[in-house]
Amino acid sequence: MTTRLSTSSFTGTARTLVAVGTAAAMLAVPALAGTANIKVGDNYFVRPGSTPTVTVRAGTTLRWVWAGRKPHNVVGSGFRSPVKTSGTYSRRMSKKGTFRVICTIHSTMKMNVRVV
Ligand SMILES: [Cu+2]
Repeated sequence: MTTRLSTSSFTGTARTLVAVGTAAAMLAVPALAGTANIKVGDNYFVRPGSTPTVTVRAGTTLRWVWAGRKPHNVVGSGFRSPVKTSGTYSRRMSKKGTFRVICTIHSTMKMNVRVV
């Protein structure tokens, strides 16, 4: 299964990312560091289903975009967004590695960010 995410989810120099239907649901590596938009839905990051892994180049700014109706936050190692229902939260990923990002309100709502 291959799911193409809508191009409108990504802006700047980020390329369209393609989710591959593996257990890890790895996303393709954008060619350039830029801005990668990440959907904050009810109650999921990126898309419903298994925990997504978004892979970006070091230096990429992740921009979470609230798209649902319920309150969510974006919490990772060393950062925490406010709880909100709309708007965005951005964080530049400068350190390489794989990081877990969660919403503390919804225990099943999580994603991995792989910075390469
Ligand atoms: Cu949530």
